[in-house]
Amino acid sequence: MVSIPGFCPCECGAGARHPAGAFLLPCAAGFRKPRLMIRPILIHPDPRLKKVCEPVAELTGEVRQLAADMLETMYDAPGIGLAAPQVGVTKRLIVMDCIKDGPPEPMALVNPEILWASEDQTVYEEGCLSIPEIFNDITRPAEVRVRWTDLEGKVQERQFAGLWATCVQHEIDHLDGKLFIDYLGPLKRQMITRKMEKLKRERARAV
Ligand code: K1U
Ligand code: ZN
Repeated sequence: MVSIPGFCPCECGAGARHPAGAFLLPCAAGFRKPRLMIRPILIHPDPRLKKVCEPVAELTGEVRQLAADMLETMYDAPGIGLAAPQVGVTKRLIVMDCIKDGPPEPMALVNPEILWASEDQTVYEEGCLSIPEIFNDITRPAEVRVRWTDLEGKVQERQFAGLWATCVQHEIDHLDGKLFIDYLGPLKRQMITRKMEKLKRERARAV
């Protein structure tokens, strides 16, 4: 069982995924866990995805609940990361879990900042839950050092490599109103935007 500061260590179904201290329902192991909500994910184009997000000023129950909901939403999608603006909250909060096989390693990063980026670059075929079914090779620094505050209010620092490094940069970009398609040429970006507008019209008609 992975134990993460700020996350409940209980072994109920949701496991280590839910943060302690958001105190709604006691789980089978007697820990109190929040009622989790899968939040709708905004689809590009949406003005909320283009905003520079505000720092989180205080770690309130509302912020912890948002982090828990974002993890639940990310696992449900499924995805390996999610940023608060993708669920319509323009605050500097991201969640990630880049473990594909093996026990989950959920992370919630409040006010994350990149302190250092390697000169070494890496290419990964990125996707985005706000731009469904579109994938493109994106070049980014292969390693980054990131500072953030965890859900217990402790300042953390870690060097990320591999998929974690790609994902944390993709998520921090979201907090600055930047999407992975912004790294592409204008024609390709416009074609993808038109596809997404069509997808949104179709989804709106289907409800
Ligand atoms: O921020 C997001 O939109 C989530 C995005 C994160 C990401 C993916 C790839 C490279 C960088 C960042 C996703 O999770 S897209 C879905 C995805 O990549 C995935 C889904 C299921 C299993 C494995 C990966
Ligand atoms: Zn994304």
